[in-house]
Amino acid sequence: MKRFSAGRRRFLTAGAAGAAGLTLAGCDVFDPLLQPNHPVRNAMSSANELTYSAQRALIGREALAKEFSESEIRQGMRPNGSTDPNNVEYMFLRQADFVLYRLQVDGLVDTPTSYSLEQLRNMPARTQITRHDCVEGWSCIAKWTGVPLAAILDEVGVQSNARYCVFHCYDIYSGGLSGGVPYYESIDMLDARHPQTILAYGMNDAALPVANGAPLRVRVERQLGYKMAKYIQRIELVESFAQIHGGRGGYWEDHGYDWYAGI
Ligand SMILES: Nc1nc2c(c(=O)[nH]1)N[C@H]1C(S)=C(S)[C@@H](COP(=O)(O)O)O[C@H]1N2
Ligand SMILES: [Mo]
Repeated sequence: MKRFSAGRRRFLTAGAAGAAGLTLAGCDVFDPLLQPNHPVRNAMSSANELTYSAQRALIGREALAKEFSESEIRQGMRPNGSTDPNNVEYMFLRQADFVLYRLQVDGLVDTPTSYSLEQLRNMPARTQITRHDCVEGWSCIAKWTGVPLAAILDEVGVQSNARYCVFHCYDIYSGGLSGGVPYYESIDMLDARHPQTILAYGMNDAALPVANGAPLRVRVERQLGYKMAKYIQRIELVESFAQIHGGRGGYWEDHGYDWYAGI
């Protein structure tokens, strides 16, 4: 009630008076709901004040994203953003089917470690059918298979001051005068350890295609598509991302998108 703005108050009053006016022109003073401290009116206005983010906090970020059945996969996974990185190192790894690929995990960890694709495939896997929502306004339901990021974090041992996982990607966006800017993203430890956060190497029962981020991309199912870094080269555990690239925690964040893209 404290932040109830004059603008909204006028709007509510006008609306209620308008409705009352249909039958009782000029009688709005008799409508108890219009009295400033009427309990029903107070309850209604505080419900209006519940913002999207407050609701999200109530639901809890640990909640699982909805999972779908096989029959609900009605389309291929539409590739978006980078779909064919032309970084030399990436092209080299790709032509040899990513046999030489190593995922590097470092930063604030006890044991910096690198993983081959085969090692990742031999770890306990999770498969989930989820809906991907892009900020551009389209969605696709697809099936993802990969290693829970939590399992990797437990293996390398995350130090207590680590607050974010930063995903460094192979694809480079053109950055004007400053040259190329690599795609990167970051999530906090709550999302990193969420049971549906996986490093996916499989999609719709096949190896992850290059267009969708081969050899490895992250799924962060409670957030929008741009958080789900494709072509992951390295995961860096950090206390702050202020010193990384534009300092906002991601390629699109450096261009003005929200760091937290919860859905
Ligand atoms: N490395 C990298 N990751 C990325 C992007 C990108 O351009 N490069 N685009 C993001 C956006 S905006 C979306 S919607 C999804 C697209 O994933 P898809 O190609 O599997 O549909 O990847 C995200 N991750
Ligand atoms: Mo997107």
